[in-house]
Amino acid sequence: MLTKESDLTNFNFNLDDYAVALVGSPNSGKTTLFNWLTGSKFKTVNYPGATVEYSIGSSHERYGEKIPIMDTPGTYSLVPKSPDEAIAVQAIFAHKSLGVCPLVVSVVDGTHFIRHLLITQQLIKSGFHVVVALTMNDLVRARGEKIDLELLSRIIGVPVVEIDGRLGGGVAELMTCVRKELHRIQHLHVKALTWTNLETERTHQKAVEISDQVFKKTPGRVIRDAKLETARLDQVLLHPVFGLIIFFLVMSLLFTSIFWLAKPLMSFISDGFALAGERTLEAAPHRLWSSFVADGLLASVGSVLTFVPQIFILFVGIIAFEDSGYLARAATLIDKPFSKIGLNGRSFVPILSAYACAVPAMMAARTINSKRERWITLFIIPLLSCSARLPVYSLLLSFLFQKDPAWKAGLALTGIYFASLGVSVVVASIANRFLKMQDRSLFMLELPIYRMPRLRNVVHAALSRTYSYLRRAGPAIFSFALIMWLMTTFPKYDLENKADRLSGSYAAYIGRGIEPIFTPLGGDWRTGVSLMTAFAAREVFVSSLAVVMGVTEDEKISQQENLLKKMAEAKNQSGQLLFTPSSVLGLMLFFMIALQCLSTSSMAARESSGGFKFAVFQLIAFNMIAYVLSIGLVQGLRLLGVS
Ligand SMILES: Nc1nc2c(ncn2[C@@H]2O[C@H](COP(=O)(O)OP(=O)(O)OP(=O)(O)O)[C@@H](O)[C@H]2O)c(=O)[nH]1
Ligand SMILES: [Mg+2]
Repeated sequence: MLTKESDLTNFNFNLDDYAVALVGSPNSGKTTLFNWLTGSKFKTVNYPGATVEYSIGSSHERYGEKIPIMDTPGTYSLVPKSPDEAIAVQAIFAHKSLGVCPLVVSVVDGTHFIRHLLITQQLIKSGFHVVVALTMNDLVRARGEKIDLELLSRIIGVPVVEIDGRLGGGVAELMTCVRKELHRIQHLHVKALTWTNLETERTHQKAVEISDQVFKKTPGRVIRDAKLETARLDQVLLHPVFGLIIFFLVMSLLFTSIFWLAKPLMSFISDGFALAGERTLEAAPHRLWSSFVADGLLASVGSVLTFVPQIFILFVGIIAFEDSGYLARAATLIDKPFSKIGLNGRSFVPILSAYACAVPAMMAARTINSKRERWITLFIIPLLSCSARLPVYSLLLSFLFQKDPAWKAGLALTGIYFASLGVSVVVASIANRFLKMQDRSLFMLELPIYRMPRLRNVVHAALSRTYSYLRRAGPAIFSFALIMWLMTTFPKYDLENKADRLSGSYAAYIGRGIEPIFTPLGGDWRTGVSLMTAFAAREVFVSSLAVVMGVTEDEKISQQENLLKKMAEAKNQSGQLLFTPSSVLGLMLFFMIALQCLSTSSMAARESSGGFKFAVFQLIAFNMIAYVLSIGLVQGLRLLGVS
């Protein structure tokens, strides 16, 4: 039964003040359509729950007079079950500045026609003016079927337009149709209705009947049935044993390849910076400016830029994972073990994206409908090894495995990635014990069909994520290049000998003050200062180390080799080696757990219902634990005789 809950508005349509919303089930192709319509490049991903925030853009001028368009997170019905679905529903019923949405484009995936038609029917019944955009028609056709658009439009009483999400076909027709409908609107009477189970069941039944009528077999042979192929692949990939083994292999391959694939390009960049530094010093020896450019700027920027190829490969891997549809399978596989620690498969999606960056990962946690599970997920996200940690791990691993082939360091990196997952699992299960909230959710994820990731898309998306990575880390690296150079050069800038200049510098002075904090970690003032600067951005650890170690010298080796050499030679005041297996492992453990990222903390405050308290607790707890555990590790290893 339909019951009237609230009469939201008796609408007087004002053309200046509205947006046409794209609404539909998750993964139906809304953002793809939005990108075509507006010329934007928002992230589209082959799993349900890619978009968790609405975005507004203007239709491209090639489609005539501009119209504001709004992309929304996917929702299966107008009764929201998770925060991201609530955002979609709120956006069309009562947007904070636009009010109610006069016209909704209901995006329906032709391959999930019945399920996706539910919300279309709900939208029509609620009083919205609706235009249906039918996507994934290429897949429907490939399996030897077609949808009778005219008949469908007649049955549901609203216009239907076919869209080709891959090539942009039908988008112009859709805009013509939208414009026509907008001009026809005279009044709007939208009601938020309560949908009972019975009503939903009836609507579903109706969708089944409609589907029977509008789907027609096309003559000719079936090219491929994507659903059938998917089902076949899933027999292996979702197998409780083989599935998990394959999952671990795929992840290991990704993490290992980060090392060996990136190697040639990394050497190229590192050589380039070494050469630039050398030439600068040759061109103007003993000048302050050339010292700043070579020892400060080029050393800092070069030491971090060297790792960009690795970061790019990590992004390519994650994007290919998302685009192929495998991500949703991994979530399903992991659901069972996760349920033991108070999480479910939905948490896997934010967790995997946390390997790139914790900030979007925290936003992705909105798709988790249980507050308790969302809370635990937000809590553990900063523990996963984000891309900002990659330069640090990579440098330290290169140090440990200097004489070994690249795959060994790659394998160790894989170990770190799995270990960070392990740590977060432990923390999640502890949080699960202490959390008293009784709020469990069922894991339901509509598995998308497998799609071949398109190389162009993958490369483009990976480049744009790498670019934003650099934009985020860039300012911190630049400012610390200047700060660290000033601090390591002054006041004794006129001394010839670099080592004397450094040991009499402000950095050494401050560093020695804080040194006692870092000696139990096996460090000295240089590691201490670098660690402190890492709180600006984790990568700054590497660039600061490059500056305090003085990597720019006229030697014929790459900048990174030079840094590794300097690290191997560095001694503390009592003459012991500074970087030993135990102290390097201690540093890695510290970086694995410590929360050194302000954007993550502010995101945690925003996304958790606990707000400020949650974020501060997380910040203090993780840093304290990181510090105590790394001291334990270093001292423990030394007791066991590891240097
Ligand atoms: N074959 C085919 N794939 C499409 C089409 N339209 C979109 N896709 C793919 O479908 C997947 C989902 O597309 P999105 O645009 O991210 O879907 P969405 O509706 O925004 O998803 P959520 O934000 O999760 O609700 C992506 O991998 C797209 O490349 C189409 O017409 N045909
Ligand atoms: Mg989307």
